[in-house]
Amino acid sequence: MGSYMKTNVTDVLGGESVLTLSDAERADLTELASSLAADGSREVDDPNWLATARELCCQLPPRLASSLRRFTWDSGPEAFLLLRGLPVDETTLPPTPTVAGSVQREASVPASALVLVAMAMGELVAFDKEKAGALVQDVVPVHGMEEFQGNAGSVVLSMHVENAFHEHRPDYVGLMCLRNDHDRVAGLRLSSVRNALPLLSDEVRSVLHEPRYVTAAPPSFDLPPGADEPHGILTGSPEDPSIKVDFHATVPGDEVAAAAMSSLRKALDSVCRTLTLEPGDLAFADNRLVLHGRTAFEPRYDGADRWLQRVFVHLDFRRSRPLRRGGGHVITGTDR
Ligand SMILES: O=C(O)CCC(=O)C(=O)O
Ligand SMILES: [Fe+2]
Repeated sequence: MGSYMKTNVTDVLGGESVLTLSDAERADLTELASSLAADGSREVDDPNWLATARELCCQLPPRLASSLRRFTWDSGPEAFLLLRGLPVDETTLPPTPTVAGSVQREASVPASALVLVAMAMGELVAFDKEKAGALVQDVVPVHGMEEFQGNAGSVVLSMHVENAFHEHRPDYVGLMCLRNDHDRVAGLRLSSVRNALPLLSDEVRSVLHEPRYVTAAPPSFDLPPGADEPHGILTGSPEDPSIKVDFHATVPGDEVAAAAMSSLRKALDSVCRTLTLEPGDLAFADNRLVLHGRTAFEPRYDGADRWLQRVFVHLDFRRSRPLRRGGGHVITGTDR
């Protein structure tokens, strides 16, 4: 391991929480990821490979490790962490996948780096009904799905908490950029409830805490009709609530609830940050506190389109055990 600058684990630049790896840190992470990529079956979803990842993640560069530890303690007002300079070499990348449901099963160096960082935060999880339960998933535009409100689309993707309907939705969503879009216009959008809250009246806040909303699951989850329990959009501590809303899927139950939701939407819009991810950038969204979405872009389906890889992290792995068969990482179905 090389030597590292002391302190300042998270530079707050223009209100964004950013950590840019130094050349020495990047070299160390590349070495670690390369040895993980070459381990055992070289398959991301193999429990033995994951066990090696769990060991090796304890050797991350110290400044990165402390930044992650601080983020899992408290993700701050922005509720995201942008890590820059992960080992992604565009010149050796395969073409961007073009099909729906594409996933990264093979332990490439970038995917190994992504898993090492995620494992330092908690445990990886995936849903059997999404991307075949793969732990590292491709986020790529798919021909014919341009208008789709999901990661295969390329129109504006509305702001959401990931898997808002699901009791075991991820605590953190990690999105690593392998390739930017041709025109460099696709932006990951992030809106923190902590920044939005002071813009709301006490009345609106209290309505948002009441169970006056329902959030439907995507059709792929195959839930029986009427399975959606009313819930509050804000939950927990009134002074520092968590948020559960998907502006494409959450429906207010009455007019007062609708007005409060629209005030919330305006407040979240006004505090929204847009990150143009470059290859080697990895953004972690604290899915309890920040919504994410995406600006529109124009795919060409020529193998050089925008390509992100995504992971979900749980802090309390045990909590989802009833839905994880055999103690694995894949969540089957829902509690409903
Ligand atoms: O394309 C993006 O930047 C985000 C897509 C998204 O919401 C996701 O993959 O969960
Ligand atoms: Fe998402």
